[in-house]
Amino acid sequence: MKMKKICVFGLGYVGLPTASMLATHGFEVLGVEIDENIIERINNGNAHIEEPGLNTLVKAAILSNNLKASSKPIQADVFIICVPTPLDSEKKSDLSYVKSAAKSAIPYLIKDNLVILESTVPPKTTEEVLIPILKESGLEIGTELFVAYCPERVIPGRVIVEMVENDRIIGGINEKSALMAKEIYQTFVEGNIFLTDATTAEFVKLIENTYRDVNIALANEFAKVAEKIHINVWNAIELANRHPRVNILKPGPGVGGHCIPVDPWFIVEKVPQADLIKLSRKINEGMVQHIFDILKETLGKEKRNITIFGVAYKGNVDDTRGSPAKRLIDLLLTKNYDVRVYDPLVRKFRYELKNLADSVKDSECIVVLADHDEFKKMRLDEISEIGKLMRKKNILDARNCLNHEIWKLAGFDVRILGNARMH
Ligand code: SAJ
Repeated sequence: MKMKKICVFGLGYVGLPTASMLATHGFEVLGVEIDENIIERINNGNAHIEEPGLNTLVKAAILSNNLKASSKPIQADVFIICVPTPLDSEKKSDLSYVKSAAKSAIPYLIKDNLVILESTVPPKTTEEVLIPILKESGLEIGTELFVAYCPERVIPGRVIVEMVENDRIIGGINEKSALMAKEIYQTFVEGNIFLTDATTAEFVKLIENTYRDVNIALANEFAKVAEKIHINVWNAIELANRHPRVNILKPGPGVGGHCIPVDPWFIVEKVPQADLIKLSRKINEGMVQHIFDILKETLGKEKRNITIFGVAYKGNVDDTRGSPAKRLIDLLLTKNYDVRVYDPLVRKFRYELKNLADSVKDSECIVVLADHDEFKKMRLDEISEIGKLMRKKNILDARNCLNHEIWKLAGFDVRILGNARMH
């Protein structure tokens, strides 16, 4: 059987590149999306997300006539679900988008179809949530309707490269399902493809991101210890990482994005005893309070004007989802600080974004929260101009990303997370 037609549910950070990639590899792809504006933009050949290479890929897919976006699915050979799975207020997975995508596919499913779930989900979701819905089609699961879980593993900023180059894990509900899914992915994946069962594949995705969260929590713990014993954690981690079996990640203002702060909870949801995972979340979320404490100590009681540099959840992206900056600003505002925000990449944010000069005018301290290249590359003359506008020349680098010598030359008192007392 040759699979040619594919419906991709959700044209977001993963669905859009996946749909475009499949379309440029010969499949006829219909992207199913609930947002009419996104549908229109994509049908005009424009990506609605900033991601290197994505716009070109979407344009190529639309020009090939193999990609269309619509609000309704059609009959196809393969259905791929790439919808969001956010956390609800009780830190449990909200699977409503997955359920509604699966339900909307039911009337279009026919014998020998393959349904692939790509969204990150708690272990056993394919078995316990997706399959019961798919059974409503009347098709026998595993012999007439095939099902696989294939997690995306691409990192924002390198999505197009990693979608092709990364190894891929495919978890089938049986061997035939896994092999069918492999047939699809191997058309564009250059990495290795590993086959396993669906629940293992769900778990693999979660433990990858949880590993990163726990590792970052350890780095953050080391940063706080280093501050107490007056050493520079960044130098210490760099030296420790010279060991062939050590790879400690970087401390920072906390872990943002839409994946790493969310996925560990999907494990805890299933197994609440997972203490290390919960503690790591707590440590990473606590970094905002820690930065606030450093600021309080730096500024004393009287002064209250703060400038935030970088509200994206990490360097060189425009994405503010889950950004620690939001939580720090919320905290500062509740403590009556005056906060101004500058981010050269971000266009939309919960708080007003200022231009550089307005953001630093009369400020008493800049806090760097995202390691954008623009901050790293600032020249002495630019920094001196910034200094002239400020009431006090303090800067706290929570990413250790600046050229500190230049900032000091421009008269700044430089503090670094994990090295807070050394200037
Ligand atoms: N961070 C640190 N210190 C570090 C590395 C990151 O504080 O040493 C922070 C970042 O600043 C950011 C957060 O962690 O706020 C997450 O950033 P990230 O670059 O670690 O990851 P994401 O969320 O952009 O993408 C991750 C990736 N997962 C892994 O590397 C295991 C990506 O491959 C996944 O596909 C993605 O999550 C996802 O969609 O699950």
